[in-house]
Amino acid sequence: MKRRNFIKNASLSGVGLAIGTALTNCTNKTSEDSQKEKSIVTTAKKSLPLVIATWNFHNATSKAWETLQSGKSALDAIEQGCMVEEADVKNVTVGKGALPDRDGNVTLDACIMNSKGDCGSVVYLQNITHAISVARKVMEDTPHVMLAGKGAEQFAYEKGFKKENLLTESSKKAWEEWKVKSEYKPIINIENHDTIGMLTVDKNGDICGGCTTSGLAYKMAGRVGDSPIIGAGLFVDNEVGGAVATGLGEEVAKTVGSFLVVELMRQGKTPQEACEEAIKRIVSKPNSNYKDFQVAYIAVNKKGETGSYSIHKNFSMSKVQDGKSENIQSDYFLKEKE
Ligand code: SD4
Repeated sequence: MKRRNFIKNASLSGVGLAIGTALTNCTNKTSEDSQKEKSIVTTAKKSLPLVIATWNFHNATSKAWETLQSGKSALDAIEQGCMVEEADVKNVTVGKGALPDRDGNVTLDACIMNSKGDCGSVVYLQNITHAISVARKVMEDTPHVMLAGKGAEQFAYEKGFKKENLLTESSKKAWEEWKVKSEYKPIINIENHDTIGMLTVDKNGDICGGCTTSGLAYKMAGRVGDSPIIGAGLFVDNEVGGAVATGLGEEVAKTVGSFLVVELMRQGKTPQEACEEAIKRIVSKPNSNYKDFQVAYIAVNKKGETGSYSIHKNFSMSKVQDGKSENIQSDYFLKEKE
């Protein structure tokens, strides 16, 4: 296991603490390491606040953590954290630099929820990098939950967002190469899956969440995934917990996955058990071809207990708690079949 230590000077929240916060990033874990880590995670004191996100998005969770520590709200932390990936042109599944649909258009989906149960969402948004921020504006400044396409884009300009070309040269090149064969097959873990879904629990136990993506590379024009659909890609119920999905959105949408995870936690399941049950719901459908696609969930409850589970291996959850940043390899359904 490789460990890199990051020392960050963070001024700590309204409580007036000012300390250097050590952020530790763990990568390249073996499954034995992960198992050990898992049991540590399960038994450790669940101190708040905390931040979790899909995949190994250390920069994003660190940004969210710093935002919380600076005294800003959990919603600010979600927005700032997600914005890191939206601005990163190397992440080809989120924001600027994302891979386009089959016609060469980059179209973004995003949503956000606060602890009061309010939500905002944008679907099929073009030419704006920070879809998560537009989703927040939809939540805060309109009587609606969801804006789509041209209407969402127009609304963003009215709110001061700048028009940008989201298709970078390298994404354009990848699309042109793809067009030669135009074969569409979701690829497990690679290329098609790097959506960021993030959940925070603040020091009062209040939960917020966000999710932002360009969806599946080379998707059909007009395709919208699970990520901006409240209940599918993201769901937060401040009485219970929150969940976010990544992977093949059609499968998540068909089972209203994130809502399902939260409802399972309401019935008494831990976040880990709830994620596992929601994945089992997908793989146990008649004729499910789950060996050909990935779906993963992360979840948190009000106590700050977390869980993550996927169909295939190599999914991981980023987490910052007690100033410690880590990447936790997720358990997965197909492990039982190995
Ligand atoms: C979608 N769930 O549009 C998204 C894709 C994803 O990492 O999660 N990619 O189906």
